[in-house]
Amino acid sequence: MFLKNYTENLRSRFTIFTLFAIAAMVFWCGANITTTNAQTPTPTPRRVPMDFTGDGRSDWATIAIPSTAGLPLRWKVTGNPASTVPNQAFIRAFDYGLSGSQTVAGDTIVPADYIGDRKTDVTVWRPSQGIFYVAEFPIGTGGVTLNRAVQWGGGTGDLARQGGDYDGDGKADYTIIRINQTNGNLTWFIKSSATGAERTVPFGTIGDADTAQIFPGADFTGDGRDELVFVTAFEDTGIVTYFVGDAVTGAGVMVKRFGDFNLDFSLAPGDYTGDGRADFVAVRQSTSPATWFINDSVTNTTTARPFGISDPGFQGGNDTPIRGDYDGDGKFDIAVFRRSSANFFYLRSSSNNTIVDGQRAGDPGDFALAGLAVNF
Ligand SMILES: [Ca+2]
Ligand SMILES: [Ca+2]
Ligand SMILES: [Ca+2]
Ligand SMILES: [Ca+2]
Repeated sequence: MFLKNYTENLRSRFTIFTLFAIAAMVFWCGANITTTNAQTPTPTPRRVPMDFTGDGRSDWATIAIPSTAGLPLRWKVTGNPASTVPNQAFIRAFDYGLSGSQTVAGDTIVPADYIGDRKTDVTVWRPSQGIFYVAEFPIGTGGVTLNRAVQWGGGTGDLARQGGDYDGDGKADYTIIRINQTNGNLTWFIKSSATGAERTVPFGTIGDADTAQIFPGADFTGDGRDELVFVTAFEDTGIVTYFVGDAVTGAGVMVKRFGDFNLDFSLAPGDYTGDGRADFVAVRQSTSPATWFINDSVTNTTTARPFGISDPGFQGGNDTPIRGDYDGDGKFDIAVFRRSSANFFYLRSSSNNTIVDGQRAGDPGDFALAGLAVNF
């Protein structure tokens, strides 16, 4: 997430964000469009990234992104755990959304559970229209079906990001971030899934940082509501700073320096310790295996654990750190996707990180959805 190589040509703070929006301009088409009302909120445990099947485990999900604009994005999801019986694994592959290029804005990939059924929804945001296209994942053998199209954002400089559940109803909220072109201040536009209320929350500035990234919301306070999270970095000093803010008031909750931009792959925060509060993660790439530094945000203690083939050039060629809870124990796992062979590997947090597990899924050259530089 914050792949260093993606920032190479982005010295200007005001162009940083467009790069991360892998996108395209053509209409997505094919599915019937229906609009449904929000379901009655039910208390849910913490949502799991890329859990398309809704069993509390992150699935083995990849996406093929064409290098030219206007081509379909190919989503590939293998259910976790995959059946060990030959040819019996649960696999779905379908086209949804359109690719972009360095010069053509395309769809931003923002899968999350917007509907509230505990399953990750197949979702893209089309910048030319300012519309979130939310589709239900095809559990059955039918194709992917659009569930709702939600107008939100689309003004100049607007960015869609996988936001968070900022109101605590168990559903992801539609989130647009706008950067002030003069002073670098950020404004967050949040459409509540609970009430439909639209909030404008000023929070943070990227100032004179060399690069910045919006991370998905994460709950640092333990109240079931995600906080706003973004990070800035400076190349000369390597300083990486996380900014965490209240999603209602925009008040600062936490500022944290953690990791080194020139050495680390900075993953979006998640709860690795199981206390219901997000933790900070920096995966050092300067030696191999890579070293996972995880900082418990409550105790401010950092653990270090080697895992994965490092990628010191940040070219995405070796093991890409990814997010998710793959053994379904409620804790995020140390995990990577090896693009060259399309293999997922992770350490089971349920076994105190002593057992390596994994699954081959997708195709070589795909991106893991849980590891895309965009959004996750
Ligand atoms: Ca919500
Ligand atoms: Ca919170
Ligand atoms: Ca934690
Ligand atoms: Ca786990």
